[in-house]
Amino acid sequence: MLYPQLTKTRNLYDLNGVWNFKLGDHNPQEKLSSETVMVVPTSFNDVSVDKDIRNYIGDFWYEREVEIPKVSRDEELVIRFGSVTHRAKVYVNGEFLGEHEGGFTPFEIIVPENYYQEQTLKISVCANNELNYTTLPVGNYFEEVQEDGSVKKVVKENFDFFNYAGIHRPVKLVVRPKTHISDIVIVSTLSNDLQTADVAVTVATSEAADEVRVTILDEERNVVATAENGRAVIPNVRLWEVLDAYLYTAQVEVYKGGELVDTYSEPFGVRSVRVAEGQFLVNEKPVYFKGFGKHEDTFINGRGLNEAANLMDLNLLKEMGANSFRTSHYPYSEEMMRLADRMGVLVIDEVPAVGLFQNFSAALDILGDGEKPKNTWEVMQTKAAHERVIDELVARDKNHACVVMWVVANEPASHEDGARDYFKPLIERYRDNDPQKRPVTLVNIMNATPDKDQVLDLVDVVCLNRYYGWYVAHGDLKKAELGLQKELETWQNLYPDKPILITEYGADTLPGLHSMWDIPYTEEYQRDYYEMNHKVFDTIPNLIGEQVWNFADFETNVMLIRVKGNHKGLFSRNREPKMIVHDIKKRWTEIPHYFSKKK
Ligand code: GCB
Repeated sequence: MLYPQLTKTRNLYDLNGVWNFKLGDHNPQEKLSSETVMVVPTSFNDVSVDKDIRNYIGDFWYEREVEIPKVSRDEELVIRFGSVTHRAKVYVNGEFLGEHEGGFTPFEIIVPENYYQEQTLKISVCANNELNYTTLPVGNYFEEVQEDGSVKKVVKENFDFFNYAGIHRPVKLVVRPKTHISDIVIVSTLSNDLQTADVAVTVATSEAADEVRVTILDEERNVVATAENGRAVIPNVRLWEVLDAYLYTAQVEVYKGGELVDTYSEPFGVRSVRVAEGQFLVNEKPVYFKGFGKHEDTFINGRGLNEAANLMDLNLLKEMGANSFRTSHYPYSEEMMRLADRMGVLVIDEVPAVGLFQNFSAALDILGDGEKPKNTWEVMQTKAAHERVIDELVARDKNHACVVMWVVANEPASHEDGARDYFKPLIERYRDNDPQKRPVTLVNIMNATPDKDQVLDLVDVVCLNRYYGWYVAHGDLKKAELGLQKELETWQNLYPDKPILITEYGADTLPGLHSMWDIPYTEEYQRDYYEMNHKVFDTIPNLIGEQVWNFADFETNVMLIRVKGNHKGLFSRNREPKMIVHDIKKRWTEIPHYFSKKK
């Protein structure tokens, strides 16, 4: 789906700001009171300053009125949502117009023509944040009868981040031609000497047009190529390189009866990506991933778009000598993807497939209550949701140069019977959908050890989340080192042709807490923990990178093992560095972005 853009043929109006707001029921044929308001975009949870509202599960409503802009006879009016978490029904002047399931991808609602002559539009959005065993992410849903007899909906997250909800990303009103560009697909193929790019630009239109013209512009807006039959050749191409981005623009024009009816400019970078012989190649050079698992998580905004935080995070990432992040554990905003494109940051793009482990706390016996886990694949009914999130993510992000790999799931029970049947078609679906045929991976949980995992032979890169010295051998780094070394060597031997990427490793650390001994939660322990991990990583030839968990501390549900959130960040939640930042910056600055241990 195209990002909303102002062009000669399209108008864009911002619907962000203050909306009327209500938890619970509302009849959209009536007017929502303005007694309670909410800002868009943001999570409603933290700004409400009320514990019950913060933890509320169920329907909640947003409503506002806007004056209708001029829409001529050959144009249409569209309401475009960047994301509503986790689902939304949209009404205009009381009439139901459409809905969207899934909290992290954009959707559009076309306003019917009979409204265009009216003075105002009343837009009502019924959002809902319930999660269960059919949704992604996966939540444990139940209902509790209260003392007064009322029923309270509860979701216990099957994942380790706060279930923030709301209209999380911008809302726009778009006036566009009825005959418009509905999609652009860009695939570049490089010549062997990497000097020339053959760029295939496929354009879809909503209705038949007479002619589609595609012009390729460089960053100075000079014309560098014109497409013939959907193909343009860029000679002396400037490649999109890691932290040295270069973006061309495909300027698409659609004509009907000799008249320009729609135009749209899609930025794109030219680079190649492939996996071969245990290496991850960008522009045919092996890359070493240095970076982070992240979250969209800031004070006040929760999971709502915070563009200043996004830019600061990528500046901090660069400052640390890093070059990459994973969109753990859901698709990030389109604004973040565009920023990563522009800054040359590598992105591993993940769908919200987290929690696909029926009872992971029981399996790890974190709670120590000996509860027996059930077979995940017998109880989960997430197939339809999973197909949808893959389709929507690839449709949204396919043209981004920054996206170099897709993730099918984070830490599913890939060691339980049924996992292979569940994942095989989903991995194939990514490959079929992706016009650029990027590598696909699954992020493996530590329970799914090399002898038990049933899926990783199907993916391109072995991605591992490993917590030796934290969840395993807690506080005993000697024992942790032996365990980690042994396991990584086993993976290396099992898949000698596959690259291995550490997608998570980390230790909760409270800044300012110190000890002369190896005591978990202190800044010294975090330092020693990373030192031990890096020592082991450097001995594994196929290990192509390390992404620490996490970039910054982040909010979670209340749990025995969480002290007001997860504190594995290298930065605090407000982006202040912990002591470890200096060590890791030193290490990463010394490792080139293009680097391989294999010669
Ligand atoms: C993991 C999860 C991540 C958690 C992290 C932790 O393996 O992928 O979502 O936050 O561990 O800190 O426990």
